Amino acid sequence: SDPEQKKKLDNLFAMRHRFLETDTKSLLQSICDHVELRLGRSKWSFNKQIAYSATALSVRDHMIELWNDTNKYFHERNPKRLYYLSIEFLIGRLLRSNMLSLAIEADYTKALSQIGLHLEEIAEEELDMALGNGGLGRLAACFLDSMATLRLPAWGYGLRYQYGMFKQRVSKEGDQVELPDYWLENGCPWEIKRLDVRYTVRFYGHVREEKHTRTEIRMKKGKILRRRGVNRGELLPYTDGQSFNENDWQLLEMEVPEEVEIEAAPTEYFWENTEDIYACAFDVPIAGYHTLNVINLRLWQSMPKTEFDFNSFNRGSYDDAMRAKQAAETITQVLYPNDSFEAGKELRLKQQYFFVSASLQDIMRRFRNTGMPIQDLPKQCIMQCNDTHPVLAIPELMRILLDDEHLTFDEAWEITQKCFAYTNHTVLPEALEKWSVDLLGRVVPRHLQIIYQINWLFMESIRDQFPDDLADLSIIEETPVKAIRMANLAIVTSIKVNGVAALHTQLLKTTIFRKFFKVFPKKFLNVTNGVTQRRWLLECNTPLGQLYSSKVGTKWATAYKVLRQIEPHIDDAFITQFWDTRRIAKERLAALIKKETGITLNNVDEMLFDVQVKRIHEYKRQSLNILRAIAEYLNLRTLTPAQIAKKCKKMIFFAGKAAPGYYMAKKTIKLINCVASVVNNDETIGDALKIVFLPNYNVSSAQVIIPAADIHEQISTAGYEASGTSCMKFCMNGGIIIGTWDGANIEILEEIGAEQTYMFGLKTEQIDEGRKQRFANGYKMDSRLEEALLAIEGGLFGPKHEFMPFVDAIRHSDNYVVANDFPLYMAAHEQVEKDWLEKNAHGVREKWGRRAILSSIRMDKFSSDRSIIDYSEKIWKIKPCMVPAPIDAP
Ligand code: CRA
Repeated sequence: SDPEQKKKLDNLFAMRHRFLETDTKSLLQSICDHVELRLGRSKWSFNKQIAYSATALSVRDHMIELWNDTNKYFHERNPKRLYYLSIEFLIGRLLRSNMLSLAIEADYTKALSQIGLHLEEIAEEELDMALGNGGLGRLAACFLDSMATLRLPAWGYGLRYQYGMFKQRVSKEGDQVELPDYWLENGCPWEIKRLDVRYTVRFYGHVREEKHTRTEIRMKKGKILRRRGVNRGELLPYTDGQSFNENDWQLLEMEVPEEVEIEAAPTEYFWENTEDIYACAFDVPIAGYHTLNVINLRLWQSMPKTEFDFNSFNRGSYDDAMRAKQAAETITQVLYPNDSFEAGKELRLKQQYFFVSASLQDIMRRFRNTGMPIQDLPKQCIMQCNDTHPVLAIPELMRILLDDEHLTFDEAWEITQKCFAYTNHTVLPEALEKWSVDLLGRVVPRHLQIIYQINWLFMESIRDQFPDDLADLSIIEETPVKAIRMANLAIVTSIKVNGVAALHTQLLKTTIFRKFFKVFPKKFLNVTNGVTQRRWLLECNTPLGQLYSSKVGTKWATAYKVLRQIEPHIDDAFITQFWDTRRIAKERLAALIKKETGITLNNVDEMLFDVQVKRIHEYKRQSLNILRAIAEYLNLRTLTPAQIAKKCKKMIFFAGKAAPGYYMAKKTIKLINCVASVVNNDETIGDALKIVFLPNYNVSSAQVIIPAADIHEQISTAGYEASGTSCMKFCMNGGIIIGTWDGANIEILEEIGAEQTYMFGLKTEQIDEGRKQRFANGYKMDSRLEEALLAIEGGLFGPKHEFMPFVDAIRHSDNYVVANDFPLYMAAHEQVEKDWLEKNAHGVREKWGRRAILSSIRMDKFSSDRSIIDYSEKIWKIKPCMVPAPIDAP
């Protein structure tokens, strides 16, 4: 409030910030100091791994002060804060992205080269921070990047799994093999272990109720018998119908005293006999791009509260002594490797509660420090639940408000309803979380009580208006087992519920949450996903980024729209330059393929790179793609060498992980590998077709794969892919989409123009009818599909029994309408081939190049900056809180 004081403070900040002015000598000094002083190696001889760690630590030094200052600044300004709660953050590598954000990449490159090191090489030493499965976790990571860049007062909360997403290998037989991903092998230079931030998290036990009553004497109208005669004073209480002798007794109506029990204070609930562990904080600073704002991602790790049991230890039972310690550490040991699938395991429930309990204690501590009254909590913070995994935060906040803050249920509910928003990421029923009442009641008994009470209030509030829908709307499911529906709890409580693409939000309103939409029409809204162009263009495709910047400057890194100004520059010369950048990207991918699989790709310029990378899932239809690949191969085998020579050269590329327990997904991987080995070794078709399955798809390999794709496959069954986000990354890099009318594909087409896409297949509303037709009498399967299936059954790609489940699924149930879409898909690919072969008089793929560039420069809607602005304005109601620049800044 005192402007003078404010100014002084600002000056103080300003003095502590120095614009990042780096000179080679000081950078080298800093790297060598870290080698020697932090890592304990000799600066005269160290390997690449040490070079990486020392460089990362040195870069981190640039961030720590900004990060501290950002926190201090937020603390002083005390704006409303956003807490992004996500059980997954798929960060990937951080070295180059942090350097780019801090604008120090060139300086470090130069410094390192003076001691004979290449930044690109040492960056390869960083192990991916793979604390997520796929789209949902990567979305959270892109969102953090945008929040920091947009200078929002935001925090991320997550879990520090010791083992991230498993490493995938492929066996000789073509099967997926899972190996543990111990990403902390060499330590993680980015994180800061916070010995000072630690909370107790409780599990199990029981709830003891303490009723607070007192007895009061109250006067009340009553009937009394009074004895006539000598002892007139004797009184007896009278109850109706009781007989008495009127000669002896007289009936009087008068005020009589009565003892009543009244509630002196609300009933107290004590959660007791719990098993307690610690949550310890590890902070990962997240730098905004070219700003002084560095925000925080706080990851919790479980630790034992007591190191070990001394009694057992002294008895010599060392195993027993360590058991409790190990059980505590187990909670955050490993990420569940399921994408869009819930297994309902006790350990998973414990992970979720552990996560929200620690995060809420931290959030409440910060809030209490502001000195604001508890009723103001919603003015000061909003929590975004990334899917239902953090939704136990709702009863947890209620518990804090009731049991610690001693509010009444109504008061607590009033506050809680204003503090949460919920993003739904899927309509797949197998992904909707439900916890059996039995399990939840055991692990967090107090929370079960609270959920029941919330549900009772909710049911009462809608009973009259929606009498027929109560069973579907209830938070509690009665059959087959009594269970808590986490999505229902989230919708009832949240201020807003959003889907992640226009079609998906529409489906929420009309299908799975139709009844909720009737009750709360204003709660539902759409926020289409986005990805950060900093990582997914600037960082992963430097040549293309530089080409763009040479025409329109570098502003597009934070304002994607600027790239639209490139349109008038798209002439022959520009298109040729575009293809030059693409050759670099394709050669880089070819080198990776060679290294990992031994497969050689020749003349990558001419070869169409046709890419499908994502989790292996039936609804994503890698099946459709591999069946098409087989059909194309069978066709090639019928051609003469002269005819083959005229064909479009093509690589069909797959990468992705299958959940370890997902049988059909694993079969699909095996089929792809077996088909690849036959096709790639068939000399009669030469280079016309190569099929590649690259193992261990992750963020860092995506950064190599995506810039190299000419075509990318987004071919899910319509209505199943909530959004999809890789489609956005590919388009930004000039890949052309071949896709179905699903998820974000539809909006991408609207933005970049239909001419830039190959869309095919049944639409969402046609799927049911398609399924009917598929199994109606007289249905004839496409002959090419029939031949592909016969080839598999005939053992062309290995023992028939291996692939029968795959073939049977297509032939007999075809839940994902592969057969219906197959001919349309083939036709789309025929068009792709035709277009690929088309060149102008100078031998340049001019038309294709133009379409690719247009795809790329029109993607501004799909920048995560736009998504985050939408969230901030429509849901969070938060504003930027920009750490001021130093006053002596130029
Ligand atoms: N699996 C959806 O399936 C979506 C991402 C991010 C998913 C994708 O279509 O792009 O979320 N759903 O919104 C999910 O995880 C639990 O549901 C995904 O990544």
